Amino acid sequence: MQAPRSFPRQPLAFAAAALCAGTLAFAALAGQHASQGHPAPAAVSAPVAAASADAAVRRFVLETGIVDGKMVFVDDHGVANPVLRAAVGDTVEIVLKSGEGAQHDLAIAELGVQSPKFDASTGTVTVRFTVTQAGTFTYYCTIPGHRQIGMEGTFEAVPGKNGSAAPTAAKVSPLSGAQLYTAPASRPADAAAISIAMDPSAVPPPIGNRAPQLLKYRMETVELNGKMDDGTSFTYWTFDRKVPGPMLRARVGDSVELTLANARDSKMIHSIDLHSVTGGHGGGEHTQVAPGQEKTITFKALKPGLYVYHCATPLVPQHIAAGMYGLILIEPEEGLAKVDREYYVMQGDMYTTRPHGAKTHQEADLDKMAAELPDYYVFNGAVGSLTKEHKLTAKVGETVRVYFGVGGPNKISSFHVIGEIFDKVYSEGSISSIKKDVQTTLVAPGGATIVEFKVDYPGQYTLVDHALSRAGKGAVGILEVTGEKDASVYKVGGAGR
Ligand SMILES: [Cu+2]
Repeated sequence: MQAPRSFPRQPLAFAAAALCAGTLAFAALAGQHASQGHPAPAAVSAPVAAASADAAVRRFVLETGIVDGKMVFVDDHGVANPVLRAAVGDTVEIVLKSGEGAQHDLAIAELGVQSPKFDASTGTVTVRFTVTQAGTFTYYCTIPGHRQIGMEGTFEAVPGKNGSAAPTAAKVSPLSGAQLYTAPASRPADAAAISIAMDPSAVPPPIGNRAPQLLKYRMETVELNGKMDDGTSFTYWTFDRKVPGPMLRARVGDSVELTLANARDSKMIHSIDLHSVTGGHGGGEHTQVAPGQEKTITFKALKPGLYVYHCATPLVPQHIAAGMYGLILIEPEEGLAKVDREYYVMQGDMYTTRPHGAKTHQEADLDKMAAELPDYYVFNGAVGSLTKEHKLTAKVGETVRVYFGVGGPNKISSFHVIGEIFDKVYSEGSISSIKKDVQTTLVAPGGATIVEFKVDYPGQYTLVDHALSRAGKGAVGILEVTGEKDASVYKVGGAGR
C-alpha cells in the first residue's frame, strides 16, 4: 500500500474556491479536467491508513461491478465497497469509472458530495471535496435501487492536526440527505410514447403431437417511454417492448435455448428468471446482461404448467414493477384440450411519483413500492390495454381459455370475469389438477392460472381483480361476446310468459 502523496497547492486552492462559491464543500469535474494542471497523483488504494499530520490529497479509485450478485464499488485491490479514510482538512478525490452501460454516481449526502453520473461511455469522472468535519459517513450511488442492492460504503473522516476543523473554512453547513434528495421534476407526458400493451391474442399456437425437441428463443430487454394511460407516459422496462413480454410455449421434455439480449441504449442491467427452470436461480444467476450484450442459457422443461418469468436484476421488484414479466407455458405430453380461443393476460401493480391519473410523465416511486402502495393496477401493462386498445372476443357457444398471470411485484389478484363462471381452473398454473365451477380464483405474485369457460350468452364481460378498488386504478379488461341470446340462460324480466 502506498502512502498518500500530498499536493497542497492546486487542489486546496481549487477546493477553497469551491467553498467560496457556496456552502458546498465539493466540486465535481470530469476526470479529464480534474487532472489538468497538476501531475498525475499517485494511486492510493482504499482503505487508506489514518491521515498524516498535514492536510493532504487522498485519492481513491472506484470502479463499479457486480460481486456475488450485488452491485458494488470496487477499489483497485478488488475490495468491494472499501472503507475510505481521510482527515479533516484533507482534499479527497474519488475517481469513478464503469465498464457498464448502466449509469451510476456517488454521493455522500451528509457532506454535500455529489459526483456527476458516469457509465462506460463517459469515461472516468472525479469528485473532489475538502473534508470539513470528522465523523463516519456513507457514500452510495443515488440511482434508484442501486444503494439498496449494494452500492454503499463508509467514508471515515478523522480529526486533523490538533483535532482542528478544516483549515480552509471555518464552518460549512452540510446538506442533509433530505435536502440533497430532490424528487424528479414534473415533466409532461411524452407525446411520442409508444404502446407497450401486449395483444392478448398473441398466444403461440398449440404444440400439437410431436416428440420433445430443442427450441430456440431470443428476447431483448428494452427501456422505453410507453403509454401508461391517456395523457400519461411511464419509463417502462420491457421484454421485447411489450408488457407482459412474449408468451413462450414448449412441451414437457423440450430443451429450450434462450438468449437474452439487452438493448445498447439501456441504462440498466437486466436478466431473466423463469419459474419453469430448475437450477441457476431459474436463469437469473447467469443472464445478468449489461447494455449492448447478450447471454444464453439452455434448460429442460421438466414439469408441465403455466409459469411466470421476470427480470431478476436488483432491485428485482423495481424491474418487475416497470414491466419485466411474462408467461411460459409448458404443455404436458398429451397437450391441452382444444379450445376455440386462447388469450394471454397479466396483472401488475405499479408505483409512480405522481398520483394515479396525473397527466404527466410518471417515474417509478421506490418508497411507495417498498410500502406496497400502488398507484396503478394494470392488465397487460397499461390502463386501457384490454378495454380500448385491445379486447378479448368470442362467439356464443365457443370455449375460451385465458392464460392469466400476476407479475406483481407485490399484489395478489382475485381474478374474476363479471357475468361468467369458470368451468375449469388450473389453480396455481398446475395442469395436473383441475378445479371445476369457480367464480373467483386467487393468483399469487409470481404465479399464474389457466381458466376455461364456454360462453353461453352475448354481451360485454368484464375481467377484473375482484379487489374492486383496483378496477378504478386500471385493472379492467373486456371480453366481447357476440351471438344469439338464449332466454333460458338469461332474460330481462320475470320468468312467466
Ligand atoms: Cu430488468
